[in-house]
Amino acid sequence: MIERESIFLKALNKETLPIPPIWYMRQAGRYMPEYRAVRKKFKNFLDMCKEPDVCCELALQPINAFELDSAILFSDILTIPDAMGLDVKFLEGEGPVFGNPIKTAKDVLNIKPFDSDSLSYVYKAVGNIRSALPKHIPLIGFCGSPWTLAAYSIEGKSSKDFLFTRNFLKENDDEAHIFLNKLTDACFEYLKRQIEAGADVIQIFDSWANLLTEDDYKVYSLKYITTLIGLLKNDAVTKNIPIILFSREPKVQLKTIMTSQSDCLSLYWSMNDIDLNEVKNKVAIQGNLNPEILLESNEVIKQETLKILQKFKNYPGYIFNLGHGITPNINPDKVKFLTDLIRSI
Ligand code: 1CP
Repeated sequence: MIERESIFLKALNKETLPIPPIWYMRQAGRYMPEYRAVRKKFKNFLDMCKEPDVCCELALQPINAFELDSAILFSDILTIPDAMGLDVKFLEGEGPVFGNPIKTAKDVLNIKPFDSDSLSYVYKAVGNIRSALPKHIPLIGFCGSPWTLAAYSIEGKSSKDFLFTRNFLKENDDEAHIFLNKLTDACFEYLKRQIEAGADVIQIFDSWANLLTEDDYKVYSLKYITTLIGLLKNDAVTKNIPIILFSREPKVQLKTIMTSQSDCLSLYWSMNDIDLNEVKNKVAIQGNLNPEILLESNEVIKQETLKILQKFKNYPGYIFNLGHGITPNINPDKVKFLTDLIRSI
């Protein structure tokens, strides 16, 4: 059990802290040489995710390198579609490719029911990471939002615009909702198992929220996230676990996203125009430094970081993070510089 003096948990509880807790989205990954050394032993990335001891080692790499205030499970959001028989593969340097994507309405009706036992390798990784972490460092479990998982599953790969998926929604609206409901139930079962295995906090990644218009976002994404959070908040095992919601550049206002009842909103880097008074004391905030700033000089990193720290200075419950994940081209020295900088101010 995690010790309650974790500053990350305090911030999630909307406390104002002298120095914000720090962790980074995609903190374990290809930008770290330690990661690449392990990664090269596996052809398919998901095969690596199926090794709980390897996941444990990878989740701890950024904690050891930068002394961050939270760890995140090493896995991927696409474990659920893989478990539903969609056959997800990641080859070196490429995005995900689905061997068996959802192409037609019939495919939705024939999809294999989600069996949470089939992802036991993930819960084993959670247990291993929790045991290996110091007691004051929380562990974040995670899943993709139902919409984001549906977008990959229908498109069958990553895409800039997910055109096939958006046409699928237009032509097969009933089945799209059936699929989103199935994914919502799967996410709930999956997160519950992660929490039972030792996850202290949950993050939901709505990484493709930006594809949807304001109205469509409410219908295809927010509705299912709200249902998922409702299930978690009403279950005896999961109800006290803080939930962070990351939405990539959503077309709606923060107060609309807050209806999801998440405990913390993770702000994308371009969300600069927000009225913090609208959300203050209602929700913790995480983010929103542009990850590309880490490609700049230390001087620029410092200037931009000071702006963010100033913006959230007296905000009750601010967690330092980037506005999206660390990319493979970032130098780990810059991550170290940024982390030390925040703690020195
Ligand atoms: O420390 C960590 O965060 C590592 C654990 C982690 C997490 C939380 C990984 C490992 N993936 C994720 C979440 C994830 N996966 C998201 C949500 C976060 C975000 O928006 O960035 C998404 C969209 C994915 C899907 C995914 N998996 C992509 C993106 C494809 C696209 O559409 O552009 C990729 C490239 C992956 C593979 C992957 N997952 C994780 C790693 C380290 C990698 C790289 C694989 C490799 O080494 O080849």
